[in-house]
Amino acid sequence: MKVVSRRQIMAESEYFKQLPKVELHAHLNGSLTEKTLEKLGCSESAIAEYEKLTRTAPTSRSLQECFGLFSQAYNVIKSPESVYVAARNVIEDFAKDNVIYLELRTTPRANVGMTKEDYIEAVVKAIGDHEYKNKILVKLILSLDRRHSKEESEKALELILRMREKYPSVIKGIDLCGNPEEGDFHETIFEKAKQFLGITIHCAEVKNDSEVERILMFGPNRIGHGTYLHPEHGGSQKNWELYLEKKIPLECCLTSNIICGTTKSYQDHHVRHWLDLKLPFSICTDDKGVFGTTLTKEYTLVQRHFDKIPENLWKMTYDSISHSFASEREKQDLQDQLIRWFNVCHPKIVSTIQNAYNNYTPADLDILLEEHQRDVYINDI
Ligand code: 6MZ
Repeated sequence: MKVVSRRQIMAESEYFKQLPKVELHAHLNGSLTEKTLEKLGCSESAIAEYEKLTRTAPTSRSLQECFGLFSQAYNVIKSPESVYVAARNVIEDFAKDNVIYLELRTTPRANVGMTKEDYIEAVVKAIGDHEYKNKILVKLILSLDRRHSKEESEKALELILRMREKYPSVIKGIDLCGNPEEGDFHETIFEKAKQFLGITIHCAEVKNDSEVERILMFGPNRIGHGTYLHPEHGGSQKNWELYLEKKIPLECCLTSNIICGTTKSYQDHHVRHWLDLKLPFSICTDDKGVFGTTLTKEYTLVQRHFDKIPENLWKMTYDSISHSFASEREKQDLQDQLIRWFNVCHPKIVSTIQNAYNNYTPADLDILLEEHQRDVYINDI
């Protein structure tokens, strides 16, 4: 890792803040800020618990501990109205971080007074109503929880396919998520879903070679995490060779892996192999609320720890669009937006950052840095 000053980090973050970004792996109930939880009636002690995890420097925590945190959201998101507020707030957060394309994923849940169908309707409504329409395009991925029985997942799939017929331009994908130390991957369910939806599957978040092989053989459109895929990170040589044959785009969530303790440090993160071998990947936040991150921060981390020039990450974003579940027309529009930004804004921001360097006094820069830190949590980098 190169040695850089805090000012350089700030300049890099500024570039990535302004870069139009693409988010392909964000769980709705893991993406809520404390402000949103407060708005939804979360208790002070629950928010304090949340802050403890998200505002301290990342140290390893067990997966169980991290998964326990989702209950903070579930305790307050029990009605279609609260689902709507949560989804709207999350979309706004991403838009403010200059995310121009968001695939939001969530597991439909029923509650007293709310069916799974109501839940999906509320998220679709939030996607249709948000105020940042010209800034961000949002699609929905519906998740199946791996802890659920096969029968339960089959029923959930029936509902998802029915809702997709109703909202074909919004509901674009299906995901398998949930605590990777529990439950199972059922091929037949995803075989059926494949005819209608893009498929993304959490894969190799923990070591499980036989399941990883089944997922790779099935061939989803994308996989999430891929932490234990490369042999240097505990994966089997056979599965890595299978992966190299298939080159399935990876949704890479650095801070999530560090905080959940499945990756030792940022420098050790397996994204290194994807960068070195030019394999397809996109940088994602996973659960920006639970892990106290932003997409800008995740980009800055990759830049910092893997010594990439900003142009590399611009290209990664451009390529991510082709892995998305948007329509061909939408992909073209998004890629055109990125090219325009590169031609017009990229040179300006590079020179503005350079000028800021030259013109600001060290005291000015420290004030700027403090302001920026509130947004991007540079202390954690
Ligand atoms: C696997 C995860 C996850 O669906 O209620 N989820 N599944 N690995 C991860 N890495 C840390 N992070 C979140 O969002 C929260 C749910 O998403 C899944 C878990 O099932 C969690 O309960 P939704 O919107």
